[in-house]
Amino acid sequence: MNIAIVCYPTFGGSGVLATELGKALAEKGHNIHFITYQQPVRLGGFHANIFYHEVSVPTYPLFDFPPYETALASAMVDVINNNQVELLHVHYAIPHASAAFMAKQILLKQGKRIPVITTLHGTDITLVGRDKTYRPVVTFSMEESDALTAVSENLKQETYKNFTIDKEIEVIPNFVDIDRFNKKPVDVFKKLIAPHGEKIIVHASNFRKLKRINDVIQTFLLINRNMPSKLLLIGDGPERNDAEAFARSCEACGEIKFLGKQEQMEDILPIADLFLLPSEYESFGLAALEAMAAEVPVISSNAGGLPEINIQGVTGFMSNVGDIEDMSRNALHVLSDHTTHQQFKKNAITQASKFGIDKIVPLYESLYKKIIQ
Ligand code: GMT
Repeated sequence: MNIAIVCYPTFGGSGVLATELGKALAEKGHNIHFITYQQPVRLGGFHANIFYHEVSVPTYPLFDFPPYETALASAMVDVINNNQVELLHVHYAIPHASAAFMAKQILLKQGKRIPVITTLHGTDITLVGRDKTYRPVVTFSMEESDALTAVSENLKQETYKNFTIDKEIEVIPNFVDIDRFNKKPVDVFKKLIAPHGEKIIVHASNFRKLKRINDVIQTFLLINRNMPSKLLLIGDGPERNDAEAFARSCEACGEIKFLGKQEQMEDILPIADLFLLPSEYESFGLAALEAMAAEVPVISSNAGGLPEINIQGVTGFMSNVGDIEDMSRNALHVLSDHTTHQQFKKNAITQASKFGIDKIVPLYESLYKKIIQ
C-alpha cells in the first residue's frame, strides 16, 4: 500500500508512535510518505520505502500566525496526487484531522477519493481538543474521518464523554519493538552512572505540567533517603527550568541529572532499575511501555489508560495522582528485595510483549485494507 502519515515530528508520544508505525510498515514493504514540518525525531537513517515531505509555511508581514493548517492541506494534496497515495493516516486530531478533511474535499473535486484515518492520542481530546476554541472543528473532523482509532480504551471513553459524536472508535493500542529495547549487556554504562551500585531511577517526558515533574523529584527524594540511588530525567519542556531549580535546592541534588532530549531511549532505559511516571493524565503512557520492554518495572499514577498497561503488583505499582508517599513506598518495596525486583522485571517484559510490534501493526494493516476497499 502507499500510505501518507501526518504527525507532530517532535518528542511527543504521538509523533514517536506514528514514526515507529511508518517504519514498521515500510519494513513490511509498504511505501510510507511522512508529511510534517520537520523530520520526525525517530526517523533517522535511510529506508528505500520511506519518503519525507516537509511542509513549509511561508511568512508574510500580514500574518501574525502563519496558516500552517492551510499549508499542510496543500502539501497533503500535492503528495497524494504525485505518489499514488491510497490512504491518509493522521495522528493527533489538531490540526491534522481538519487539514485532512480539507485535502479530501479538494481531491474529491479533482475526482479522487482518499480515505482518512484519524488516530486520537490523548491531549488532542482530553485537554486541547475539548477546549471551546477547538471543539467544533475537532468534533466535525472526527465525524468526517473514514475511521477513528484511539490508543486506549480509556481514551475511547474520554472521547465519547467529551464530544457528541456517533462515529465508532476502534481501540488500537500503542506498541513497542521489544527486541530494540531489551538490549544487553548494560553493566559498563550502568557503572559509569552508578559507580557504587546505586539504584537508577528514570523518568522521561516532555516536561509539561501534567507530567508532574515535582512529584518525580519528591518521590525520588523519599526513596533516596532510604536507599542509595540516582535519578535521570530525560526530555525537555516548559517545566524543566523550575524542576532544575527545585532539584538544585535539594540536598540530594548531586544524585539528580537532567539529560535533556535523547533519541536513543533504547540505550538508556536498559540501565534503569525503575521508571517513574506520576502524570495527572496519560491516555496510554508509551514511555512506560518502552521502559517495560527494557525490563524496567514502573511506578506510576493510576490516571487515564495507565492501568491498561501497568499491572498493579505485577509489573509495578500505581498510586493516586500526587500520592508521593505511596509511590516511594512502592518503589522501595520493589527495589529493596532482589528476588522481588527480578520478578517484576520479568513481568514487565512479559506484559510489554502483549503490545509487541508484531501484534499491533497488523491491526493497522487490516484497518487500512478495510478502509481502502
Ligand atoms: O503526553 C505526551 O507526552 C505527548 C502526547 C502526544 O500526543 O504527543 O502523548 C499522548 O500520546 C502518547 C502516544 O499515543 C501516549 O502514550 C500518551 O499517554 C499521551 N499523553 C497524554 O495523554 C497526556
